[in-house]
Amino acid sequence: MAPRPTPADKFSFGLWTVGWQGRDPFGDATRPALDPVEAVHRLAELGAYGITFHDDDLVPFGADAATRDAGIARFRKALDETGLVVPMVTTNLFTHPVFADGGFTSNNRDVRRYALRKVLRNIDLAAELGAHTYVMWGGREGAEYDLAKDVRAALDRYREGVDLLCQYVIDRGYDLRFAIEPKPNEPRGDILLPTVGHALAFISTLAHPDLVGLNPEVGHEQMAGLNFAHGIAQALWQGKLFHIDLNGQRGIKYDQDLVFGHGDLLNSFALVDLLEHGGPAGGPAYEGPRHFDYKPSRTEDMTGVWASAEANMRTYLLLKERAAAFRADPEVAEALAASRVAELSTPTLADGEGYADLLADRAAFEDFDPDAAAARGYGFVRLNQLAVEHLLGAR
Ligand code: GLT
Ligand code: MN
Ligand code: MN
Repeated sequence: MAPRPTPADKFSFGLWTVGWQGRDPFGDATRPALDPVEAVHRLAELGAYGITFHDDDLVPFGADAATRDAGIARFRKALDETGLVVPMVTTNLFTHPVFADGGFTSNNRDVRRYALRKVLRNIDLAAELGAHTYVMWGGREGAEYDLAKDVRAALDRYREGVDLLCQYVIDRGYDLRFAIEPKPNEPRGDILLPTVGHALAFISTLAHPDLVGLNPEVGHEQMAGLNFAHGIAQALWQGKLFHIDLNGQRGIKYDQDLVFGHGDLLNSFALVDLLEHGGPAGGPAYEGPRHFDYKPSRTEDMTGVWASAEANMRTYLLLKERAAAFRADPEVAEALAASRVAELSTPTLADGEGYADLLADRAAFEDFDPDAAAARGYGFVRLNQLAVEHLLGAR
């Protein structure tokens, strides 16, 4: 029996997730359109606490002011009725053909100016609805042809855009931070800021680096063959885990957006353990929304859509429960000690020690026996097997 999700679990969903109609490059929609108001009610019933959206998920692209106001008003009413919050908002700079070569980094300067205006308008709405995170997924910021994109100029323009948006938020006094979402490819052949590492390096060049962090997505790092839990650990280490997109991906292929845990389950276990128990006192290392960015497979009807939404939350809670059992198991504690996991937290140099002291320490080199140190195994496989057994409910 999985525990039932409650708003205290901070589960949130994008409108575009449960609202995905199953249209892909090879086939038409397999499901009807979903009214955002219905999405709010259904997600609240399932125990979610938040809902997120792109400007165009809520109000169709190009709608007139009256239609826009009416769409926002009925969405707000649904939020008030259910208590659901809007922790994050983002902009669609990828669907309309005008963004074929990107938004902030299009070769066409007019498109770049238009993209910034589209974001500025939506930032006002985000602030109005009480969002604290503004995600920037630059899916169209990239290229297929190396000679068609001056990558250094594109990064200049990317930075120019993000700097402008930060200044806007500062001047307006909004309590809003930006989170860049990396992805290696798809829809572009190669996307700029393709991984957590690239995005972190980019952020360090900004005018207001403190206002900009990351929204890493499980599948996006895994599409690049990277270890998601490691990427999240570095984002946390750098104080940059502003938001997270949870889902599932099976290896290096197209972006699958499966239900959380339906990809690399063992890495998902390590991730939940990190988020929930990786804090300084063994508590949560991340306090923000647990945001699911998945696509209900196009084989599913609407019943399957809601079952898959629930599946994300159930899997998360089950992994959280399994991680707690893992942490409480005395044999795990013993295996962790045998593997010297905690020893890595001891600084390599003693307090106040410098290279002169290290050079003078015969035990560190002259009298050190590398063969004896090498002879003792680390016991990592035993530790991992304990994790697998907890995951399988065998302990
Ligand atoms: C798009 C993308 C997601 C992003 C969303 C935010 S839109 O569906 O595949 O990974 O998080 O723009
Ligand atoms: Mn994705
Ligand atoms: Mn995402």
